[in-house]
Amino acid sequence: DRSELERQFEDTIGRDQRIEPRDWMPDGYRSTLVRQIAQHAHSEIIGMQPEANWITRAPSLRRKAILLAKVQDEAGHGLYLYSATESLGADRSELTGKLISGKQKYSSIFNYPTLTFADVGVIGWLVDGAAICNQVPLCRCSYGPYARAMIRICKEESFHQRQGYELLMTMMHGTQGQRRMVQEATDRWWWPSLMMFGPPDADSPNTAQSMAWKIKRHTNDELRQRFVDMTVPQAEALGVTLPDPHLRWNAERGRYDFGEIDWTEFTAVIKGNGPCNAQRVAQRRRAHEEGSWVREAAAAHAEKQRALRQV
Ligand code: FAQ
Repeated sequence: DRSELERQFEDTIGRDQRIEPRDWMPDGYRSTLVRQIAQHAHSEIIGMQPEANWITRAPSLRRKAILLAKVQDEAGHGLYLYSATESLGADRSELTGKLISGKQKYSSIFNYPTLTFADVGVIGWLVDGAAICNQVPLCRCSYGPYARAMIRICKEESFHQRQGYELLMTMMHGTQGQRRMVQEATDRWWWPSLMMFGPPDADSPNTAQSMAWKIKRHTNDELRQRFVDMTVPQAEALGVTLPDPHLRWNAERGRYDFGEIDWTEFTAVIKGNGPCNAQRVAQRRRAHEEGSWVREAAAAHAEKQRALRQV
């Protein structure tokens, strides 16, 4: 009966074991996972756009090949994650429908423009850096398919982060103009990167339950602090200044203190009013519509194969 199923579920979570697709789970656990994983998948797919903006203008064949490969990796992550939602009974075309009609969220970070080639480096360094910080603990998520998908995704994200850092290091050893570009891109991306971790714990409606279910393993503020602590020494090694006058080492806490995040900006962006929201969703919708002939052809082919097998 139901109470026995609930007890088994709680036991599995309590013992740090994994919930698998065919196991019984509370409706709220299932819907929380579908919500988070779908948003994550949408982020990977929409996240292809800001960097794709520079593929045709990459400054060398080497940089172009690297960027192409990275953007393709993001597509792979998206597909992986949509598959994880399907293991929970979600329908992928329905999720895509919710994305292109603005009903489901994707990460705030991808609503900012990429103005110079230094943005490609800074996205790798800060955006992928923040993504890794948030996603490594998800490798221990209680839901098996999501946790396993995260292992491969994190390995690729680490590679992305390194390529961004290497690109910036190269630019910082270049001309005065290149150094200025890196600093200017860092100034624009720093605060939005901190917002990726979500609202402060006191205003995060989902954290408590997601932690109890071991979907999330740390709170938004814990991960944000970890990211700041990890990134400050990297900025020093690069020779860029992080745009926060309140950023300083706190010996007592053994961590960096940092300034107040502009949460009104964050709220505006997740409500659809960031600098590029309309453009990002419109581009995704156009790509979906232009791909309809592929879906139709695939369905017709599958139907033909099915009919052939029946004779
Ligand atoms: N943007 O109660 P919480 C990548 C929403 S990395 C937009 O704290 P939760 C790699 C939240 O959904 C980016 N919305 O929520 C890459 C909720 O709204 P809802 C993707 C945000 O879920 C790099 C509401 O605010 N990574 O793509 C954001 O417990 C480079 C209340 O918030 C992931 O998705 C935000 N930043 O914690 C690709 C990681 N923050 O649904 C290409 C997995 C919060 O109630 C290029 N996700 N919201 O309407 C998570 O870890 C969690 O979902 C959090 C949010 C931490 C993002």
